Amino acid sequence: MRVIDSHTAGEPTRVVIEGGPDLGTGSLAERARRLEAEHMDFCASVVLEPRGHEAIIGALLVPPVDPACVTGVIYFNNLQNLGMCGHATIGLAVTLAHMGTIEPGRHKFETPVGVVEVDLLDANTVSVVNIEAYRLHKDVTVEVAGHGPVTGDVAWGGNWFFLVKDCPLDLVPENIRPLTDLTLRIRKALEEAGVTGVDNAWIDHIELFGPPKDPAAQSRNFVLCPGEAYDRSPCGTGCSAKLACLAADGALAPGEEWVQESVIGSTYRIGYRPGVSGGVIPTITGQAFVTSEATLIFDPADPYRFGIRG
Ligand code: PYC
Repeated sequence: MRVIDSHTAGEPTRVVIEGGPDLGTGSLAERARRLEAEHMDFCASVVLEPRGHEAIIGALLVPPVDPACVTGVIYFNNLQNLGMCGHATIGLAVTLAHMGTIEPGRHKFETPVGVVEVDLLDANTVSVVNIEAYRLHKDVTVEVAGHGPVTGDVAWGGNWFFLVKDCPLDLVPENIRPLTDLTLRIRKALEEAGVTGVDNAWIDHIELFGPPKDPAAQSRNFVLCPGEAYDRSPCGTGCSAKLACLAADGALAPGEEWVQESVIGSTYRIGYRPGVSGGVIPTITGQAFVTSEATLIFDPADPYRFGIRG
C-alpha cells in the first residue's frame, strides 16, 4: 500500500494513494459506512502503531460521484470514519499538488458530508470552503465528574462538537494531559446526560477555548478528537463549528477574519459567509507540508499487522 504523509499546522494526515480496499459504488456516505462496517482492520493498520499513532487521520481516495470533483475522499481514524476533516483536506490538497495532480487554483473534493472547495494558493497554503456549519444548542450545562458543571454549545462543522468558552486550564502543551482528562470527562458527561447531535449522533469532538498567546490571534483552543488524541492544529471542522457559534452570537460579521490558535500555537485564518439554511459557509486557510512517501508492508506473519489496539 502506498501512502503520502503530511502535517497541517502540526496535525498529521496519511493519504492512501494505492492499495486501499475496494468500497464498490454508491454515494460517498454509503461507501464511508462500508469502510467503517467492513474494513476497520485496514483503518487501524494504516493509522495506529506500529506504522503510525493515534493522532494520524487517514484519507482514502475513492472515485467521486460528482464528475466536477478532482477526487472523492473518506477520512478515517482507528475508530470510525469522519464526515469531514479540515486539516486533512488541506493536507490532501498539498499532497495532490506534490504528486502533480493539481495546480494552484480552485478544486472540488467530494466527502461523505458533501462537496468542499479548496483553493491551492501556493505549494503549501490552502483555503478550504467547508460545507454549511451551524449551532444546534446554546449553553448546555452538564455535570462533569471530578470537576463540576461545564457549559458549552453543540455545533456541527462537518463533525459534532461541544464548545466550551472559558477553559479553566491554561491552553499550553504542558497541560495536554490534564486537558485530555478534562475533555474525556466532558464527553462522558454529555453521553450520560443524553446530549447528542442530530439523529442521536455522538458528540465525539470536545473543544475548549481560552485567550491566545499570539497578539495577532483572537482565540486559542484545545480539541479532543474521537479516541483520546488531541488535534495539534486548530481543527478545521472545529473552527467551522466555532464560526457558526460566533455568527449566531453576532460576535463576528460575514467576511471578517478570525485567527484561531491551537494548543501548540499553530494558526488558521478563518471567516465565513452566510449559509442557505441559517448557518455559515466557513473558509479555513492554513499550511501543510509533505513529510514522507512510503510503502506500507503487511506481512501475514506479523502479529501486529492490523495495528496495536488499546
Ligand atoms: O481539522 O477537522 C479537522 C480535524 C478533525 C479531527 C482532526 N482534525
